[in-house]
Amino acid sequence: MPEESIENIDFDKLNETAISQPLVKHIYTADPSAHVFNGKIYIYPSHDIESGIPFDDLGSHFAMQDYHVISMDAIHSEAVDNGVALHVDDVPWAEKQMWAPDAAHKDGKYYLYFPARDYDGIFKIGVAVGDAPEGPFTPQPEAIKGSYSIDPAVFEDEDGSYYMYFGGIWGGQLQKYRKNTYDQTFEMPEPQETALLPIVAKLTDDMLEFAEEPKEVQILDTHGNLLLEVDNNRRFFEASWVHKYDGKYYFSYSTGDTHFICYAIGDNPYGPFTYTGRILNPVVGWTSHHSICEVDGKWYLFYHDSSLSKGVTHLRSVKVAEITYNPDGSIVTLDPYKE
Ligand code: FUB
Repeated sequence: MPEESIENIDFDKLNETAISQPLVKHIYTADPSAHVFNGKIYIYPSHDIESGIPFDDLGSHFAMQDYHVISMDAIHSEAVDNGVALHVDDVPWAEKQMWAPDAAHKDGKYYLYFPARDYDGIFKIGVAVGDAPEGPFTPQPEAIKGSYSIDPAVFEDEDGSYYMYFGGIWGGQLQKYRKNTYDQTFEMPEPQETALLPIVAKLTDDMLEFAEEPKEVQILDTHGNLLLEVDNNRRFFEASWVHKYDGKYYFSYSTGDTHFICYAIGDNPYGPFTYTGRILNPVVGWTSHHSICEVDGKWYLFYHDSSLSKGVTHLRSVKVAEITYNPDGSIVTLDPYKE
């Protein structure tokens, strides 16, 4: 339910039909990356604020400055805001726009991965380290070497390897790169060209760097062809996430300007992944961004919408809903609001 139709929405009615309610209401939160660490649920969201910056297609109005970690003892428990975990003023290389983060746990340390624009206006991805899942986190002095664009998502495989997926088009600047090289003159592909792809890189053992040259993640149709730019109901836009279910790797993402959360299935963390379907139909607000996490044997979609702010697209609220799988491994599509 993108922005255009907001004037016609009866928000009281919409909230009655919503499949879930905001986890916290005292601040706006978005882009939730959820994990179970030490038996508790930790959600790493963006912290949305009203900056007064005018709307544009580059998302300048998403002017977030810090991160708060939300924790829950169990899926129906109260969601607790653990306060500021990292502020942009404490990150030497970052100037603004602390967008969608993620976190990982290894050997008793917690790693917060986050995108921000540097002082040249270029998005890069940083990492900050803490001793507790809720932070505080101490940033590394420089962004991760070779990182670019937005929306880092870190997947821990069963063999103990960690992979970072990242990238987002338009305001996320992915269209300015080919083969990991930036060029201001690069633009979006033409409609009949193949769509831009998300990027993956394995992390080093210390979790602070890329262990390899980042590679494209192929998303194919059932004929084995890469999706085209014109196919914006299915092609990648932003918000990568990977989870493993029944031995298969599920790469999920947002289609951006068509507002779906979709997924594609593969046999290894690098892909290729074959487009399979939709996980979430459009929410109120332009953006859609999610994570998928197993809690006590059930699977949950953490997502956001703009219903609490009555449709203000950069003032979002994190929600959670259970997802289910069909016997063939496909995911049952969720409608965020019931008829
Ligand atoms: O929150 C800012 C941006 O909006 C995120 O990085 C995108 O995924 C979209 O949700």
